[in-house]
Amino acid sequence: MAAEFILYSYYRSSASYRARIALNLKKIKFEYRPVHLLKNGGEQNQSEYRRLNPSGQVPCLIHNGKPIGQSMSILEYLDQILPEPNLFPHEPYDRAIVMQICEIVNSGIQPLQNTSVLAELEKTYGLTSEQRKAWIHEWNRHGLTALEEILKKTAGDHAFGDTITAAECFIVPQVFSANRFGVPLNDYPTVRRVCRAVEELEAFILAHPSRQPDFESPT
Ligand SMILES: N[C@@H](CCC(=O)N[C@@H](CS)C(=O)NCC(=O)O)C(=O)O
Repeated sequence: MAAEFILYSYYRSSASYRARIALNLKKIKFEYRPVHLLKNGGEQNQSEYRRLNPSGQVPCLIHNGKPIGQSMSILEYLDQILPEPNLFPHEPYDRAIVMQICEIVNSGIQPLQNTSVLAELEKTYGLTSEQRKAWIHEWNRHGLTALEEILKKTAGDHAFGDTITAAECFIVPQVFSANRFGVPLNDYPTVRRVCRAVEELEAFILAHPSRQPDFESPT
């Protein structure tokens, strides 16, 4: 019998990492199905996977046989079906600010460093490896600068006040990516602090790329 929850994921995909953190925070057990984004022309492009997620991206969560693409939708859904611990505050303004934090990562940074976007810039516009690095650094700098300004006002023990919210589900994976791409983080002390505050928690440890069954050590 199929598992109640199945997550299609790639170990170092920051969007998959968000979903893994949220599932762990909610203590939801799930079956992990790896989708290799680089091998075989990208397994996310295979028709069987695209039937589940027409965007051809990970993550995709299957709940009782029903697929949900987009990490934001997945987090929202999990919060609806299992409200505790709450990822998005109920108070409308607070909720909007947590969403704003998430969206800075979700729409302002990650899409611009996504594998398929970088591949297109290289193939069609001749982006060199130096330009690729500068491009990634620039969009990280742009988004992280905004995040730092906001978190200076909203952070308590965590990014938004004193409890973990969806903000951590987005910020922690983005900082992991920024480190992977060698983005300097000195100018973002609050961003780094809120990441440090959760790094020893089981939900975050178990969601880390290095703990996934498809993990590959960097060569
Ligand atoms: N907004 C989407 C972004 C998903 C996304 O860009 N996933 C990346 C990995 S982090 C991916 O699957 N890239 C493969 C590709 O674009 O071909 C979400 O939050 O789920």
